[in-house]
Amino acid sequence: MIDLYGMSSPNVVKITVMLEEVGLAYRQHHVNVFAGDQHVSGFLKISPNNKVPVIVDADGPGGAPLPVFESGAILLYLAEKTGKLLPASGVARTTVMEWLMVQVASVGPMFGQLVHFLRYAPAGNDYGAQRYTSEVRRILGVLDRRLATAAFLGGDEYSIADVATWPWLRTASGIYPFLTAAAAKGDALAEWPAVGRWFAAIGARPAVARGVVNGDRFLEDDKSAFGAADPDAFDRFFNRGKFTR
Ligand SMILES: N[C@@H](CCC(=O)N[C@@H](CS)C(=O)NCC(=O)O)C(=O)O
Repeated sequence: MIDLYGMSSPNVVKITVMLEEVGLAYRQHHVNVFAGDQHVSGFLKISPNNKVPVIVDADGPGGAPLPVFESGAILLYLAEKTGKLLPASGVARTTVMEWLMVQVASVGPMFGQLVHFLRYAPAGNDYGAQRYTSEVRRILGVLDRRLATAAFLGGDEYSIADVATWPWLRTASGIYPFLTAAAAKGDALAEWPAVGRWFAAIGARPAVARGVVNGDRFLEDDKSAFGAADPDAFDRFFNRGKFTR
């Protein structure tokens, strides 16, 4: 049994999708990041970077429980545990790792910063919104060029590189003005057709649909956590104001 600690976020949907793809049983536990639950010592023992997602595999190596934090590391762990969605060796494995690293180093952080500057930054931060819009559009171009020549990010086969990247495209399509404007005209990803083809193909997978539904189960808890959060809670979450380090 896998225990998954999370909230409604693309980094967590990566893991619900992966667990559905590999067919491992799991339980979901909500972490209230607006109340600071990610900073308590018990949580830091399993997630030292004070973030979700984190899993605890009750049946880890040697039968001992194993916590795993960082979504990229969790995907690698689950792929190796089950022998699925990651080639065992060779160039195919290296290629999947390359595109997985593009997700954890570029897609996640840059897409995430753009969400922050669009939704949570105080007024007067046009520079941040513009910088991350430009960077996200650059990354979309990188993904589009790759997917114009390969069915999936890792090559011919669907892999953890796709599982890692797809949830961020899903979230972005509903938030970024340049994507919502295109969606209103019929196709959010019209400017990046290869990404659009790939996004639709992966979204049609039954395991992905189940993973999305389960990831969204965190939404109700998040809505009440968000509603109960005061300005201090947001400052703590964003490391700003009196929580600036
Ligand atoms: N690099 C991390 C990023 C995870 C992340 O940013 N998690 C956010 C929610 S999406 C979080 O837990 N934030 C709480 C905090 O930073 O205090 C991963 O991929 O797992």
